[in-house]
Amino acid sequence: MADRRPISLSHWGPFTATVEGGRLTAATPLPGSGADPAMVGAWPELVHGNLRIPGPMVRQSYLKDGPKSDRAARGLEPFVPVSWDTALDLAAGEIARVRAERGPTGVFAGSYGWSSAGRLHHARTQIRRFHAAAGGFTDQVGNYSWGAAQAILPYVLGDHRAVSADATDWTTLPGNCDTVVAFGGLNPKNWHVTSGGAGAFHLPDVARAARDAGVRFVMVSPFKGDVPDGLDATWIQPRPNTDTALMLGLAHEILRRGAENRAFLNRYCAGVDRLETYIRGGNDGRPKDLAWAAAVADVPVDALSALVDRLVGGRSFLTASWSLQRADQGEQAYWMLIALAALLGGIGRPGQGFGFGNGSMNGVGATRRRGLVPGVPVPPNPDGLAIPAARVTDMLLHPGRTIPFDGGTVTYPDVGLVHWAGGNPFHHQQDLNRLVRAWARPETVIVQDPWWTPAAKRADIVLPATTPAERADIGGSSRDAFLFAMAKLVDPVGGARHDRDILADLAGRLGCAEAFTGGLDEGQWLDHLFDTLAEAARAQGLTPPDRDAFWRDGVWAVPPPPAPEVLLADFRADPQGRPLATPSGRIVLASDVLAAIPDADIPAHPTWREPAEWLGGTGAARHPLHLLTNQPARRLHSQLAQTAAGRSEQVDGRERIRLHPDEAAARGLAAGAVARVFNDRGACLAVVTPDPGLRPGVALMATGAWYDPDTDGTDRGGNPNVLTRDAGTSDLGQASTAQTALVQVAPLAGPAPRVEAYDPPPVIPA
Ligand SMILES: Nc1nc2c(c(=O)[nH]1)N[C@H]1C(S)=C(S)[C@@H](COP(=O)(O)OP(=O)(O)OC[C@H]3O[C@@H](n4cnc5c(=O)[nH]c(N)nc54)[C@H](O)[C@@H]3O)O[C@H]1N2
Ligand SMILES: Nc1nc2c(c(=O)[nH]1)N[C@H]1C(S)=C(S)[C@@H](COP(=O)(O)OP(=O)(O)OC[C@H]3O[C@@H](n4cnc5c(=O)[nH]c(N)nc54)[C@H](O)[C@@H]3O)O[C@H]1N2
Ligand SMILES: [Mo]
Repeated sequence: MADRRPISLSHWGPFTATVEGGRLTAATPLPGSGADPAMVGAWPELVHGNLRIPGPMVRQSYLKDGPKSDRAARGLEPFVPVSWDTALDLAAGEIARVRAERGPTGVFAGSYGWSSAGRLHHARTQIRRFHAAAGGFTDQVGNYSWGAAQAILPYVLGDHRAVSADATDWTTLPGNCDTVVAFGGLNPKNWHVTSGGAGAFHLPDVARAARDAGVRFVMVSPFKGDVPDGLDATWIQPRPNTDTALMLGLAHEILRRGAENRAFLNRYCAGVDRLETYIRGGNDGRPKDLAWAAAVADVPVDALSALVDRLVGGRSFLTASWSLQRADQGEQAYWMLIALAALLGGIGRPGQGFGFGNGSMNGVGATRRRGLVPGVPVPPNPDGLAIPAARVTDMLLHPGRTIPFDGGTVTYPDVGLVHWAGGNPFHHQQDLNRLVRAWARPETVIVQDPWWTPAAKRADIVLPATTPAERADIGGSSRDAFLFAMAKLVDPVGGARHDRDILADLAGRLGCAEAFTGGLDEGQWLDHLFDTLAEAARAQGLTPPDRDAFWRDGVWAVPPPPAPEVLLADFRADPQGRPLATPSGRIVLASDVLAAIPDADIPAHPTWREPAEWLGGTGAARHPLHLLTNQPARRLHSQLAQTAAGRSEQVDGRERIRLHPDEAAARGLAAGAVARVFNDRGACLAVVTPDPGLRPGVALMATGAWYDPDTDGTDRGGNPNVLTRDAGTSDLGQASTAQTALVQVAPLAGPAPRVEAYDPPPVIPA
């Protein structure tokens, strides 16, 4: 093992480590990876910083009173250090008690969250495996990233692979495409991240190569930051959440000009007539023409008409960022994008058609092999159930309530215990004041995390986990062309233990150790994962490195596939032989299946519905700014916020709010002033950053600031999720609507309080 190369991997890239005296002292991007030096450079601070949880801890009154303790005191009380045995006995005892009293669904362990890179030690996989082995639990299905797309795409394309797995390779654009239209833009900050980590952050290069080959870019976004420099892109700035209307207008104009690809529609699509009737205004007397669309989106009609000129006059690739569907009725924007691409007829051809998330994450549209990244399986959960991921607060507040979801229903369980590893609900969940109320419901909350995050601070039992730097692992992403042998760089810091070992000891106490570990120790699992990937590689005719060479080199650059991928190319080539898994075998533009779902309000074809909150609605009178909350540039969600890299986006540990300079001036807000951002759901403080690149009427805050309420519940650090709306996208998807929120901004009266979220909590001796 001594000759292992000192490299490791994060979702924000691979790094080479310097270790001195048993400490990680420097981390630099693996040469050629293009990883962000500031982000990977944060690893020493992450590993050795003062926010590491030093050992197992129990909330003071929980240690005394157990599940009968004051649950509303979570996050307000000191912690007491305990031994690992005490902590694990307490946790295992509670899991067993709740399971016995309420059945498996009384234990919530969906544990949504990105965790860290590395396939063996992926915390969310391990915790779900553990609770499945222990007899079942309440899980989460779908995700916050593209939950609405995951719900709608099976009805349209037969499965959700177009958002979860498949994508047209960027390298097919040059020579095959004249115009890229990117709804939500292609913000380069997002390309610093890949789920699972990436060996090459190369999308800026491929986009530029397309530009150099003559591809023109049109970006549709309220924020100029989503329009990368150097692409000479045209910028259209709609009101947020109006993309469906805008696309309907483009479709109407294509039909009005008779420029639709009728042959494609006839051969490959179903339900065309019904969608066409709607677009032409047949159902509601309102043609969705360019003037209508321009009025809804509040953009110049000429800009839309010029875009149609480009679309009908050449070959196009249409893509929508994932943010578009993280909004009320978010399913509709994705369905309409497919319909628009169908009218143009390029679907299934290289460099044409549509894609989802090309600007959302590095790796979407990257050249890579499939099926090589090994993983630890999560067994089936037949005695448990799964709720839509973003409905977690709802679930805790309303046990027994039934909601429509994905064509059926889900009934919320009566949860007595919450067990989280690898996620931060006080980061990801909308309407945090509502989550705070819900969080006081379960009798016991157990959190495993390396750091004193807001979720860890709000637990009863805190179990400190190691970071990837403290353990060996195998890493890689299904959207990337590299596999990594991640070296253990330093010994576990303080009292931290690997999630897997924590769970194995809990499993031992619950009598399911064998089912959880599979009878394999860490080394045997790593060998198993390597053997699995090597076998998969050989099955594709590749020659993988031998195991020792893999661990010695630290990285295997997987040869590219024989041909670049093109979304739906097989279907286009042979629609009868390779039909879609829809009732007609075709792309569904109006759905009888959706129309027939009982007791649910779901449009049967792509439809514009006014979002619950938007600039064209009545709510804008009181809260006249549409708040968009985008992904942070130098953090991964709430990860890295405690480091210099994460703080570089902030001022004195407080998040910025971007506003058009006129909006700032109209409110008497100078650059750098601390403002109060508020609506009926909550309030936070943020640092005013006038930005002419923002559409007037729009406010923009990055996510990721650690939740930091003062005694009145005003968040001091600028966590925008105190303002966002906790309601599902629709009866179909029930996904996050984070991008649908109106707010007002005003100067803060009096001095700005200090941000306390990055202080460890008080710890008192046992
Ligand atoms: N307003 C608004 N909210 C949003 C979004 C938005 O656009 N707007 N986006 C949403 C989206 S798309 C997402 S994906 C979510 C992201 O939400 P999360 O995935 O919950 O966010 P992270 O900050 O990545 O949380 C990961 C947690 O895992 C912990 N962790 C890291 N490594 C390990 C480990 O090895 N072991 C253990 N036990 N823990 C570990 C980290 O410390 C951190 O607490 O946020 C969502 N929330
Ligand atoms: N650096 C960095 N990169 C990341 C992440 C991170 O935390 N940090 N997180 C990763 C994850 S988990 C995910 S899911 C992806 C998310 O990928 P996205 O969802 O694509 O990313 P966002 O930054 O939320 O949104 C991109 C842009 O969409 C625009 N937008 C928002 N609403 C609308 C709208 O209604 N219409 C239009 N036209 N535009 C709109 C906003 O201006 C925003 O800047 O990012 C990934 N990449
Ligand atoms: Mo995400």
